[in-house]
Amino acid sequence: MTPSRFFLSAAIVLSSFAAAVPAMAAACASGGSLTITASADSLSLSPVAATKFNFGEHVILTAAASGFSIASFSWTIDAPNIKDYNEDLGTEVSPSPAAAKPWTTTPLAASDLTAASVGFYWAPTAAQFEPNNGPFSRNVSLTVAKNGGGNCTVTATYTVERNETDITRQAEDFYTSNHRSAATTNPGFGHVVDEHIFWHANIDGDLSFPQWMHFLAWHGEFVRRFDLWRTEFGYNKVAPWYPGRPLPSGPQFDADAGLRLSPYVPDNNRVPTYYTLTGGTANDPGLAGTHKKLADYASLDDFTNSFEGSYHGQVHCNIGTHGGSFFETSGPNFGSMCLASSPKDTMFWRWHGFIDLMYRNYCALHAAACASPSPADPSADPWMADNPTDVADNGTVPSPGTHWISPDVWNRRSPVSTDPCVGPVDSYGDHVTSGGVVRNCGTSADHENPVTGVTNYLYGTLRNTRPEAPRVVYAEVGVYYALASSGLHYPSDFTMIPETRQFLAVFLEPTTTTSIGPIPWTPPALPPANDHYCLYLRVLSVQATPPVEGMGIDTDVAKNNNLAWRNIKVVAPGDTSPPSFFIVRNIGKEAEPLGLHFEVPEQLMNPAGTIRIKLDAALSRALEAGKGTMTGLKSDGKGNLVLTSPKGEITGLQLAPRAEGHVAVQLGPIKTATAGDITITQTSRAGVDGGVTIRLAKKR
Ligand SMILES: [Cu+2]
Repeated sequence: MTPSRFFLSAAIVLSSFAAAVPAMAAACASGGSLTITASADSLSLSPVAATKFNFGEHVILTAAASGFSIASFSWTIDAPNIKDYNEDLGTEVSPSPAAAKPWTTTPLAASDLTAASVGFYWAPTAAQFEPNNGPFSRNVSLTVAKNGGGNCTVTATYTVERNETDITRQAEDFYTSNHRSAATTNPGFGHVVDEHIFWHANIDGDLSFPQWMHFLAWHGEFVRRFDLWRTEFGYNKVAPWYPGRPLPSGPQFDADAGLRLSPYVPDNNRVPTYYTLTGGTANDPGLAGTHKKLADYASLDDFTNSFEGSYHGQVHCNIGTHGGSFFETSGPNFGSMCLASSPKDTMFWRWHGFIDLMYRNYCALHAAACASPSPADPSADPWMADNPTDVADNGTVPSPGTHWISPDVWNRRSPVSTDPCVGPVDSYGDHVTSGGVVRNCGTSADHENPVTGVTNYLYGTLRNTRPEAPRVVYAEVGVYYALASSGLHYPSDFTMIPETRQFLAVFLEPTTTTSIGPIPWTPPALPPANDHYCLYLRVLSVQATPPVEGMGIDTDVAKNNNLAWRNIKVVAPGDTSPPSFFIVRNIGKEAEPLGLHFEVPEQLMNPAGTIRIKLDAALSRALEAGKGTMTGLKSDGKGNLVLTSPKGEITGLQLAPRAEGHVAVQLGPIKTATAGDITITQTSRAGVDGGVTIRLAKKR
């Protein structure tokens, strides 16, 4: 809404109020008349007559008599209501309190209901919480005793609501405008803004104040205090917003356009990897030493010193207009996200909600370094599936079956342009959970073999369906790639993709499965005798036990439902070229004979000789060294092995630790109707090391 349109519509609303006659008058049987005038002063310096109020708006009822004088008043006001509340943290109190002052509410007292004027806030009944926003009727009755004898009664009905259409009547408007100091001439400059400006002007950076007043702790208290107010008045708590996502829009989120920069570019506001659980390769440039992930910050002050003036301020000032004094308490930039009056903007609370998640992450990693942490969230279990059986088993570990066919990550050569996703929307009402891009997800059946040297797009599925499933407030999915191999170790065989962004999900609600992405990535050129990359995913959340890794990823993936692996190459039936390659590698600590097991759909055995396997020189030597045997395979006399059975096996590939060789799989002419998976499994003494799947499917 532009400022001029805002002022125009405000003028229309005011004139319509004037016509609505907020004063309720009744003629008294014994002569004269009694009037109740209702008004509100939450958003205005002097009370403005009204008949419709917002939850959290200060209501003032005033009695007046005509034709007689009043001896005593007796008000009856529909419950629930409160006389007042305390949102003050005590930031401006000297000496500073040892902890934030508590949130309290005050009921209307009997004496309040016998005065000529009564001020209060209407609160919701249990049935009047979001999303049930009203308007709801509330009755008021006033009985007065007349001087000289006799009574007179007048009743009135008002409505109360959570306004959802007017950006000048957002919850934040009321919360930040209430409790103005007496001298204030700006009706929007309530106590909450004053306390925030005071903190920035007097407390920020001075670590001699108590711990709870330092940057992260204080802002955590500040955001939770608003949540208590919201709960009192029936609003949902603030849902954190990740700045790598679009700025949400709508009457709940919008600000006066004159206070916002445009356009907001999510990709410019992704969380730097060094503030994440997963971390990345970039080192925090703001601090000496090595800081590549959140756990690397030895003290909370280190993290704050880096974070507050960089990413924190950057997001504030990429949303709000620049101009005016940082501490100004009125003027055209008052309420900009870039100034200390930023709590006026709805996004202040959502951005600081996300910051509080980072604070909680930090404190979970470094409890000893966190003297005044935000309350931790209950344990949860975000997970990704290994295969269809794992989906059906709801992520029970160890997962059975093949572990390199995760349906929960897939590659596209261009972003999905339609949105076939069903299921829950997030707290912003969007099909958005992460990555800064509207969820636009397709399914794993849409997987396309990555193309090297150009931008590809990864999508994924993150699940919060386990029985121990409270809300997952924050989870990351680190994505890694490796040359397609049947034996792999994390992290030595992998490269992280991408380096500057991860899948990131906030507020993953219980029982939901949500799609994430896309992550753009550019697969590098492949070395000779390799033809695809496999993908490895690690889900991290401080609410969940971190994965236990190092046994080889087939075992790791089976035993951890927060790890997933996808080593699938899609080949169109009938496509006879080029061959598929993968690496066989000894991931054990000692030299040992490895086995390769081939399992192909029955229909691929006709005609015979359809599937040829070629071992490279290293594996041919390994076969000789281990006195290997073959079942269901025979030599074709041209250096290839031909599969003669739907189940073939090579054993005794003797390899030293970390030694490797390449296998090429060449498909002969296959009927175009044939589809299915060719599954190749590498085994060692320890059991299954891993494998690769060549999926015959319509090529994408
Ligand atoms: Cu801030």
